[in-house]
Amino acid sequence: MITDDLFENDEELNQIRLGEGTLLIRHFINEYTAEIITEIETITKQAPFRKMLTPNGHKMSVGMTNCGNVGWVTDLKGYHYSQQDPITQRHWPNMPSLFRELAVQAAGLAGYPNFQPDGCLINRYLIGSKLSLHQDKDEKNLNAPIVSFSLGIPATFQWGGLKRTDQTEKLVLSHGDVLVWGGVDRLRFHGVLPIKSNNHPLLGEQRINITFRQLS
Ligand code: MD3
Ligand code: FE
Repeated sequence: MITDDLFENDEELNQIRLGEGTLLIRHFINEYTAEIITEIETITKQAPFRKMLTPNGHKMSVGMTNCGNVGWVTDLKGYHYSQQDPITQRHWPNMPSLFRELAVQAAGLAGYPNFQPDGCLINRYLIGSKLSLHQDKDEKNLNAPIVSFSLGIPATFQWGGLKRTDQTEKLVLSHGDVLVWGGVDRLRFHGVLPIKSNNHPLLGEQRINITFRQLS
């Protein structure tokens, strides 16, 4: 059939270039779901999800933890990266090699062949949790992309411009989707709208987002 020729490569159908520096790869990690969930369970036994305080004193609705050499934290003093979990004063749990391998592979597909993630922020959204429009600019090396994995129930992601007031587009991120952001899109404002009631067969009423960052 002619359609077989046009859509020869199923992988290409799942790869959507959203901007010059941005690639969405739908379902990229689906087949690793069980292993990824097991790794998250191991990590959160050592470094549990917690709702951090913003510099303004607001408690975030998203539960956060980290793995890897450096982790993102926020408190009344501001946003920063730290090698220690502020709750346990211990090093963050190691980044699982499966996480690193999948993130590096996704970055390669998006055109970032030298990605070396050393930090991994894990966000847990329960029903109603949201992440207000923001830029990720606490990383020293803004040349490196950020890779994000979405798991569990879907979220509506907001994707803006380089100014807070620029118009935003909405995009639904579903279980297994991977987004890679870099280059000219690296400093775009973005956020997550309040999560709507839903249920995922393995994760229940939650969404987990994992972002891989290169700090060095
Ligand atoms: C666009 N997380 O952890 S991931 C964050 O779904 C964060 O939990 C969201 O924003 C979440 O900082 C979105 C996708 C993402 C990550 C980083 C970006 C999009 C980005 C950096 C620049 C532009
Ligand atoms: Fe962000």
